Amino acid sequence: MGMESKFIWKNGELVPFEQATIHFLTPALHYGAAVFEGIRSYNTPKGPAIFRLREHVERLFDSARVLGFREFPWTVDETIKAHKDTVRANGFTDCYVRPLIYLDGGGWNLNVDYGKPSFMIAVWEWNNYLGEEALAKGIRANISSFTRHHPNVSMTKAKIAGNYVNSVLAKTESERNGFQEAILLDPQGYIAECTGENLFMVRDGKIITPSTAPVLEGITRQSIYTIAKDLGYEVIEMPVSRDQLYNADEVFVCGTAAEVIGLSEIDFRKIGDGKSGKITREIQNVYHDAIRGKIAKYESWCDYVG
Ligand code: PPE
Repeated sequence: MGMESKFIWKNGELVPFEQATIHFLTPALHYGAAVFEGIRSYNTPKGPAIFRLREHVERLFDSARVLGFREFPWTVDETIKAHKDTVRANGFTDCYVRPLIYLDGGGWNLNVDYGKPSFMIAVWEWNNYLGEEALAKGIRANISSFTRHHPNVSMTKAKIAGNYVNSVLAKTESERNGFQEAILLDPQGYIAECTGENLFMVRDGKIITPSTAPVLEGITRQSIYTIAKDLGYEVIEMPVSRDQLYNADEVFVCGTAAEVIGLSEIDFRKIGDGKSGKITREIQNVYHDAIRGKIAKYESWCDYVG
């Protein structure tokens, strides 16, 4: 299973996979001046559907605005169609969808106004983002030695490519130390998020999550919020400290790529009974059914590829 596909959408047309290349002197490559999304398509009883596609495309456009792009030649609706066209052309049902708007040539300066935005969308079959055993056993995480961005250093509401150097540093360190994921603290020392997931904890039957002030407003986080409330749980947004995680009954992380994964251990401290917790599994199961269009009340989250 690689990242290959037949076609990549490039500036308005589907081109063969091999032709989706960029030149060495593309400003985005040098400065990380690009914005992206992570989206998934799932097979449902009515055929492939992209999960919460409009929300992802809107966040992509918001990210582009945050980075400073002012001229953008595609509308939200055209971009939604482009994503569906790319999934359909490649014949995938379950796949990951990666759009990227990047600062392309046209000038050479640390100013987005001197270049022009280019846009590509790729799809590939990507399962088990956090490893094959993650779902059943949960994963081991550490508190990173790296701090999440200060919101006025590198704005965290936007999925700006350059922001992810912070995630790359944290994840590399974490895996080299034998963990599977890193938890980053915000500049005040409270729990922010993981390298590619938001985080929740469970304490005394209540579900708690840090506010989105210093982190990405995760679409999976939003879905979990709704699912948890519908299941009758109280969901509380509040600052969470490192030691509160150690003493939680359950901790889980969530994101488009990772979906919902329990943490079995943090910094060598077992969480709960050291497995994926009961409420985590309950939410995980509902989420898995929702993304596959099996729950009527969440069907509006599935955007059928057609
Ligand atoms: N925080 C970060 C930093 C993040 O990158 C993601 C998504 C989330 C939270 C969860 O957001 P959402 O997908 O809307 O629920 N991370 C994407 C990229 C991962 C990667 O390795 O690249 C993803 O999950 O697709």
